[in-house]
Amino acid sequence: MNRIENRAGTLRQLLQGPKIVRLVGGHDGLTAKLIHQAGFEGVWASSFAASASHGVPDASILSMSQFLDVAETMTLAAPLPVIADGDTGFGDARNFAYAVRRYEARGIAGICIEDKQFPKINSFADAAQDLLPAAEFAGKIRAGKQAQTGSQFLVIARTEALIAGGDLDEAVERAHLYADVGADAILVHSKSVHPDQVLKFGAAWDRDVPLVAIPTTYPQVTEVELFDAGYRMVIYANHGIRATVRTVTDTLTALHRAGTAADLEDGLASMPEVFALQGMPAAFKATP
Ligand code: SPV
Ligand code: MG
Repeated sequence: MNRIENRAGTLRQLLQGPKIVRLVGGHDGLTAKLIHQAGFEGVWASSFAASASHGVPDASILSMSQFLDVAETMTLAAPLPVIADGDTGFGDARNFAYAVRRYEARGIAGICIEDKQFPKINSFADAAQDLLPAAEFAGKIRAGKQAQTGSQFLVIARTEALIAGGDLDEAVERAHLYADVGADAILVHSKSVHPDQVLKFGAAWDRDVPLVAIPTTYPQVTEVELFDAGYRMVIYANHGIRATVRTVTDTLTALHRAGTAADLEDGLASMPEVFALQGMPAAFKATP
């Protein structure tokens, strides 16, 4: 069994386990290592975080190859399954089938795509969130599943019905269709400030396909509440990049103001800490 099968297989097993599987959004090798070091079970290769780290909007700006490189970098950096955020699948069913082959071949555990139209914009942007007809999106999911060469790679279908202003019935109806064509999990995205929407979806869900939640706007929900409502994966999608922006901003502002780095040391990671994350000691030992 190769490395690809191992990572995706591990994730599949965890999804059958007694606790919710926890992923955190990362945008590079270092964040993947930090996510691993903190004890999480997987990495979400977030389109929002990857776009932000490139200094561009999360609006279908980066190419499939750029996102793939980021996801692969994270896969190589940390021994965790990486679920790639594939936005709208980089085109139609044929484009998505091609993406699945590329991602699977590069060791990524799975890919998640959302039922919006290309070019998409981040779900929390104050902009139109136009959905793709459900049958067309189901065709993409079917094509993706047919394209994978191993048995373990995961294709996750994300419905944006609630983000686009639809009701629970529409979200469930879309999810049924996606489960019927072979989606390995259903991600139900919501921008409600209360968890009720996703909890109600969980109560209405009657299929043996695991549910995934991204509690960004309803952070008060607990992992136990989500699990009890039928969710088997939770993705803390943007906490790494938001922490990065806040911490780097505060540090650089203080440095700019002080005109000396003397008072910053306590708030900074030490060089040995960064060396350890990079694997520097091992690299030194390997040098003859
Ligand atoms: C991402 O992390 O890129 C996501 C989640 O897709 S969200 O930003 O909440 O849309
Ligand atoms: Mg995204």
